[in-house]
Amino acid sequence: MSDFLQELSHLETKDKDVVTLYNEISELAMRECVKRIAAKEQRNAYYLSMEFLIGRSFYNNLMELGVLEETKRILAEKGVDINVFEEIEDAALGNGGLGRLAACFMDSAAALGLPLYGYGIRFRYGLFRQRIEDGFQKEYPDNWQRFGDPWSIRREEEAREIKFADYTALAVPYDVPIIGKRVNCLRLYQAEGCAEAEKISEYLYPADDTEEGKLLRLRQEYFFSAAAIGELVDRHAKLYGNHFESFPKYNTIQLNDTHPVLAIAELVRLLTANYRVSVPKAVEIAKQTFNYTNHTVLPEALECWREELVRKILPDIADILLKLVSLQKRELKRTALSPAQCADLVFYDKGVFSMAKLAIWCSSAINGVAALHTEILKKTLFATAYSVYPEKFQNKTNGVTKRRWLMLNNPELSALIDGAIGTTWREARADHSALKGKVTLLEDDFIAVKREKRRQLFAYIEEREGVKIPEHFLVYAQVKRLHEYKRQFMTALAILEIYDLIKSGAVTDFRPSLFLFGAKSAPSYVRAKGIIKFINEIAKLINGDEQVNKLLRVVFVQNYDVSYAEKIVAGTDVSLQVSTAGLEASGTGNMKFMMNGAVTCGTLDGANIEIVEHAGKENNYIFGATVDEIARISDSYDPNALLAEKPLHKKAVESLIDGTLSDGGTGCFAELYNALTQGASWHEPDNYFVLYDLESYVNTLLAINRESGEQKTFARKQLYNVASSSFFSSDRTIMDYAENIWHIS
Ligand code: 26V
Repeated sequence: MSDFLQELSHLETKDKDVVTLYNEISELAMRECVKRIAAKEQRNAYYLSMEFLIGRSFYNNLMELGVLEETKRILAEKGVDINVFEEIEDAALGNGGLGRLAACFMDSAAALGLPLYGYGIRFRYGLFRQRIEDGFQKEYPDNWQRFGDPWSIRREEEAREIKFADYTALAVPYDVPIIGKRVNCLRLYQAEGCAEAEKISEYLYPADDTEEGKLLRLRQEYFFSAAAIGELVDRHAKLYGNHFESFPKYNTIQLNDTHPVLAIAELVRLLTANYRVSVPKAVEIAKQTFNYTNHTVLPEALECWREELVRKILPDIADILLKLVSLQKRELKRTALSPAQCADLVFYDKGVFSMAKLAIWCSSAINGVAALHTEILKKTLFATAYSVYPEKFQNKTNGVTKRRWLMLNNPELSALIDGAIGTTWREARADHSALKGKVTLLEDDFIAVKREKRRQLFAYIEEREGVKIPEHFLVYAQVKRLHEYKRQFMTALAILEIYDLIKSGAVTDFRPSLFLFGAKSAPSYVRAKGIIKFINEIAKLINGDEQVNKLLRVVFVQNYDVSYAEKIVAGTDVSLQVSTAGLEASGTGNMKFMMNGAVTCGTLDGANIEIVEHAGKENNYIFGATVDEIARISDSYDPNALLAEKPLHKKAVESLIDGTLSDGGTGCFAELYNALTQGASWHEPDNYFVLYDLESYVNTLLAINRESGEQKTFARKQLYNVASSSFFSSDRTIMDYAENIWHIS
């Protein structure tokens, strides 16, 4: 028995509240973790990311330590149900996919025994807590530390000074052990010093973009990038003296999107200012050290910084950036590129620095996050760069950790897999595709598992939202950040049409179904908030209709987060992944659903394409325009002509303005209506092709509903998805990064 279990069995639990117990047990477990933290290797990989969306650590860490079951038993003997700790909320230090991916990657690297170290910010407040009030999203601060933070260690002695023009902030590291075959660390810096300094790590920006509080955002980006680079440079100097040409031999750095790209300038600044390295040499070193992952093709999300803004708080960095621009221009002059091509590559134009272009120029490897996305980067967004440096471009299709997203959240399905193919699939990198051969034998068992996970999900929804869903309902779910390109709006219109079809008797034999939504909108994203209200009004209409609510229900859960996701992906039958083709870089929710045996109802976008390649088109439901089709039709697309032709669409869309549904007098529904029919100053009508794909979407949802009636056939499709999901394990993704970008073992 490990020390932990021994101490746990002696722990006094009587009269202690949940928070106290949580902290005491976590601290005991933490002692084990700290003992196991590995020393750094000679060559290490570093993952710089503004966001790490870890979710709840308690159960995950006990599982990783191999003591979860024993802990459950010991606590039960003391009369404590281990589930009480679900009351403790999780740390939401990320907005969505990008931050959760970073957490999955840390988990996989530890499981594989690879030296990968994460660097980010220890935000005082994570992503806002969302409540739905009268159908509207309301935001409240997420003070996650109010329960304590037993899973990190403050390393005050390793604090570093980060200098801005107006003040100096202290970056104090908090190390979060990441447990696996190897115990790595995620290092999150907290900003301390004067009151202004403390603001740097106060809030995670709830927009994925850069529109809000630009100056503070810039400070945040420089703050953690500079702290990480400072540490690596000092360590190198200590171990190898002033021989920085060997820096890339020992350090490889992954830039998670453009947020940490100032790390490049900081490395050049330190090497030139403190170690007498020339600018060209420093750039050579940077080029061999850095790698860049792009996570979106949406132009409005690609970060640019005005020189004036950079100069205001980081004058030295502004100077370095301009020196880099001159060097880049000189370098380009020596090539045979046309002036237009050169202009397209230079990372400075009209007083603005492009972080993506700087990253492309100064990285060894550039990657997209799904096959289609990487092709789009090569063909359109970064076409010039690809023509010049084709060798830099790689694809790394995203993945999710099967430990959190299958073993931990779905022990019932995991046990089914164990029974069918043994337990070796649980090991890192191991594959569970042997399950494919057993699918027919396991139909009934799988149906029972799904029923149980649905029951657990509905019980949780009842507790959290106060709505009761009958147990036999089929579950369609769309859970993800709220963005127009993800088209929750299209799902809402499809539901309205299905409601109409049921009510008019045009559709009969409809299998009772729940449409489940979970999504946070950036607080300033007015239209996205209008869509949330629209969904909630539809829910009110349908759930309150006694004639239809035995067949159709709609629920929008509040405060969708990692812990909610763990339950939703396990209890869902149909995963809705319906972005406009070409716009969802990858998606990772789609993979979690697949792993838990939901069929995908989706467009040929992001990783959906690879999901159906692996699990078969016949086991999933693909509809809608492809990237090529959208490109072909977009110039001539006329949503109003479509509305005139399709009375069902017209009726659904007009519910926004004909009094069927109320926006509480805010005008947000008329704004949504106009977005589809008239466009706005910044876009054409229906720029996400909602109406273009709506008919095929409704038909596909209905086809799924019909086919799900053939319970065993449908269960086979679902289970085939589980059996085909090994490719989407982040263990596979991380091995690929390790072998082909980082060169670590
Ligand atoms: C930001 C913005 C801001 C302006 C409005 C449009 C827009 C669209 C997307 C974003 C997100 C930027 C970065 C991001 O989170 N990307 C997500 O990364 C995931 C992990 O690779 C990937 O699975 C998602 O498809 C991708 O959206």
